[in-house]
Amino acid sequence: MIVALAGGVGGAKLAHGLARVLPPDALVIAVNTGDDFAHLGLHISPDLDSVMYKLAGINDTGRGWGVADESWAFMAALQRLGGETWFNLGDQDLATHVERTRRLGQGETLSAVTAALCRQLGIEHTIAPMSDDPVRTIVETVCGERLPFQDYFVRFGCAPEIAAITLDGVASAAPSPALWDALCHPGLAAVVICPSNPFVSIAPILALAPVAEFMADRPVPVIAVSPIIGGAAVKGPAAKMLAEMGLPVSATGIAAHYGGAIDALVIDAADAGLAPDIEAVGPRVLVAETLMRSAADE
Ligand code: FO1
Repeated sequence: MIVALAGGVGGAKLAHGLARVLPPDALVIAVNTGDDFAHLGLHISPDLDSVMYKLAGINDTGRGWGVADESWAFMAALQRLGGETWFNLGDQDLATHVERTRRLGQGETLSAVTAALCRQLGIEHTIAPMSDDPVRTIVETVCGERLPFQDYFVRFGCAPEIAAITLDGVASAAPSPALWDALCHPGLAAVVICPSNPFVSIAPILALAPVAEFMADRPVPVIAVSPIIGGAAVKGPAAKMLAEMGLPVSATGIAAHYGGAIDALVIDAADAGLAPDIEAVGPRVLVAETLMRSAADE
């Protein structure tokens, strides 16, 4: 059994690669829900949808999120009515949010909703929310604002300087049943931390108290894949966040951030020279071609 911890785009790619080489009973993909938010009366789970669409083969590869061959009639109509249009909801994507919101409103857990949607999309592997309890990543800016993650990421384009990141609700949130069962699985072989943003996509999962305890005296190796290649993030604000946290903007900074929580870090061939610095921080280093442009790469 392999447990993969994933966030958005980078996580979805490696999760897809793992799903191609591991059978459904040997992989559980636990996905960040700290990015979730209520918008236009809908419960939106961006990272769950990125992973779900990717494994269903319907994800839009250009944008990195949402559904391929999308239409935007809903957004155009919303614009005409003066509605909130800073967060783009494609017509097919909208159906996911409407159906998820309907099911949640009927008392289904986020795990049950995710399993139902994945079943409908023909996905055999287990994609599980990290928790069925609400955890919300809040970005506290140097100006003292508390921004829900999507407002920071999309509405403000990651421009505000971050003073701190807080995870509202994490102290009382339990791991989802699928995540916890997988971590307790007698055949658990390893935990893979996908190349997602460590601060906002992976941190919420590792901050769940039972997961943190598991990781502290883990019975299996934890292997992370660096989301930073050649000093830059492949996608998203991870590099900017490393800099704002005062860490080196490199795979070394990723190793410093994870510290003793990981046993090995997979870095790109471009960063092979950093291996001694990283091993000095603790984790073993594995060098590979980590940029995923194709299914074969994944
Ligand atoms: N990202 C954007 O940059 N602009 C958007 O308008 C946008 C809409 C959107 C709708 C649904 C969804 O699942 C994701 C969406 N994203 C958008 C991406 C999303 O903000 C990020 O993928 C994650 O939150 C980052 O991990």
